[in-house]
Amino acid sequence: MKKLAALLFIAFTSFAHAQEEGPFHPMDALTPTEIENTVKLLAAAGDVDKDTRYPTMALREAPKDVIRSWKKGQPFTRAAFVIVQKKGKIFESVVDISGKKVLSFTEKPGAQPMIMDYEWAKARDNFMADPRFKVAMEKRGFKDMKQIFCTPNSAGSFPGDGLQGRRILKVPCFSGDERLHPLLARPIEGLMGIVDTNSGEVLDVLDREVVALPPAPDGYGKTLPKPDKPLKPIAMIAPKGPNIDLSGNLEIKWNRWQMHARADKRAGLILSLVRFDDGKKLRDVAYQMNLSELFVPYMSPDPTWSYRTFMDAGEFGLGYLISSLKPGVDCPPNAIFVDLTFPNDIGGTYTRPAALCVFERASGDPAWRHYVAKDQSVSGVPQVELVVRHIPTLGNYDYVIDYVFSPQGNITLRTGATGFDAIKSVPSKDMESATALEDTQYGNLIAPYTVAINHDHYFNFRLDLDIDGPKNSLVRDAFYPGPAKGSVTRKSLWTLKTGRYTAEGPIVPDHAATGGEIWRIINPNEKSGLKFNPSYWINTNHQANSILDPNDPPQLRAGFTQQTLWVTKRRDDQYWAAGLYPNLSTKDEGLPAFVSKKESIINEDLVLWYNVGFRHAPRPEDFPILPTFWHEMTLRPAFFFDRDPSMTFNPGTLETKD
Ligand SMILES: [Cu+2]
Repeated sequence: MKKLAALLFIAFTSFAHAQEEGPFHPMDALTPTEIENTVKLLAAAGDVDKDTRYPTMALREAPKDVIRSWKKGQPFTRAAFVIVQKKGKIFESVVDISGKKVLSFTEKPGAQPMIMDYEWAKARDNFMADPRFKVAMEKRGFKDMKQIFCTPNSAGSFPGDGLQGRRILKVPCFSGDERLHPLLARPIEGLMGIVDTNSGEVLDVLDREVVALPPAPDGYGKTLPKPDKPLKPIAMIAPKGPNIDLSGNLEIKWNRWQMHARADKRAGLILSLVRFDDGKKLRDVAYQMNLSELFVPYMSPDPTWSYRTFMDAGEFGLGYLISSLKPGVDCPPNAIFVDLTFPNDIGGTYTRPAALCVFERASGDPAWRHYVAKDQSVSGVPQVELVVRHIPTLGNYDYVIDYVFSPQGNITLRTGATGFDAIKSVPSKDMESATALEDTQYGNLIAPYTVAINHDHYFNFRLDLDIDGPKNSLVRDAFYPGPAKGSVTRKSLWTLKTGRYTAEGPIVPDHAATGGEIWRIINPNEKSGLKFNPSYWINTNHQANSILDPNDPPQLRAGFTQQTLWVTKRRDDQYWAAGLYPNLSTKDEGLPAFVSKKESIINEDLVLWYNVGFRHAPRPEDFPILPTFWHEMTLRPAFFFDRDPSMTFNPGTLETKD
């Protein structure tokens, strides 16, 4: 029996990437100094004052062709895209940081930018100071108001409710002490404040039914049950250090892959210039990949619930609410942790420590293997892959967002939902309670007196894929059953038919292709060694389309959820699937508008937009904390290489001795 001697000497230290300010690369996030200079330039032009707020302050990317041809060491220019809130008006501005001038400053009447810190606090404080709040709490038996926790939500948009055009947050409250149980585990039902954050006015207080609070749940915080007898440690380790090369702010190289990563207040993380070295040349796979929107609509008709139709990226920001990662829990001990810096609302920055982790994962699976019975030999290599991870926490949910790169040339986009379900206090103790049927019409009882409302999650990934260069087409391989022509023994066989899409739009499934469809993005201008046009499969694992009425108000705002895959020609100003301003929007100004001209997509620079999604009908097993619920899609090379690039993959092995 061999022993892994190396294990004896391993100390569980985590690695941190020390950053200097930069910028080192034209795709780097705006640095604190650049943000400061942007505000100074706007102030010098008389466009902003000390009371101005900045719901968006982000890198304005240089043109794609400029960035693609940029080489390390060459100079580059920098610019900022800024959304400004000044005296109740909204402006968009482009600031040339390198040239030290404001290029544009344009009012956008009616635009509703992302929710800002001060608005959130104002909505909470004004509601809690309202006399109607006190009355409602006393009615529910609360004497100590410090025990109450109110947390404003984005409001959605519902034509005819009299709130159109106002800047609204809706405020539910909870009874809670976070040291005892999840902060949002004991909702105070039947109560909601509606606050206009521009005027500060509490426009309305819905004070409806009084429902007893569920008991503090067991199994969290101080009430954590005694753990089982511990297992002997199981861990992922890199005893000789990582194989990952991190440089600048932030370039990542691992095995044959390389890419650039930057923090973004709205998207969380943006990966750019994703390339694979095939041993002969560095090959383009993706110019850019990021989450563009995250839509979570709940399915309750209750007036204090029905508005809950959240656009987490465009309303709050996945970077804005990114969390610090805990070594050994969120990422393995061999991970490299990177602090991320984001712009705040007041023209400065904040840094979230260890908000990104990058690590190699030995999956425990064979990358490939074969057993030869004749001599009983096994040949093969173990699979190791690179994971780039961050975890935004949007109120109750934590979303683990992974980009996984394999030596086979695959890129898997994974979303792991954890945290806890949004719950509603109900009178039912269990499913034999008299009220159970009514209480569970729109959700499931997941604990006594606790219903988790049904809902969807749609993660829209913007995939600016460049397969061996920007000019690509989109094709479909469809499987059709047919007669076995020429065979005397078979009755039927399936065959593959390949067709090309011609125009922008949502990709609508073809139900005639009874064997299914595979989409591929293909470069018609290049040839592999076998004389194929190189392509990548879009492997559809977890897809979900909305099944709501397209004219339901939340659905009008989230038209991008009508189909899993969309394709557009790349345009510089099209980044967000639900549009630039999804907060309080009445219709989706993103994908449905982007494709409206149905322009040609044959041999063009294309962007694919893919919804990883799922319908969530919660279970008691989701309580008290939802065990990480993974969904994913994979981009897989097809006819891109002439053979498996992982045939030469050579992961190191731990030294062993007898
Ligand atoms: Cu869910």
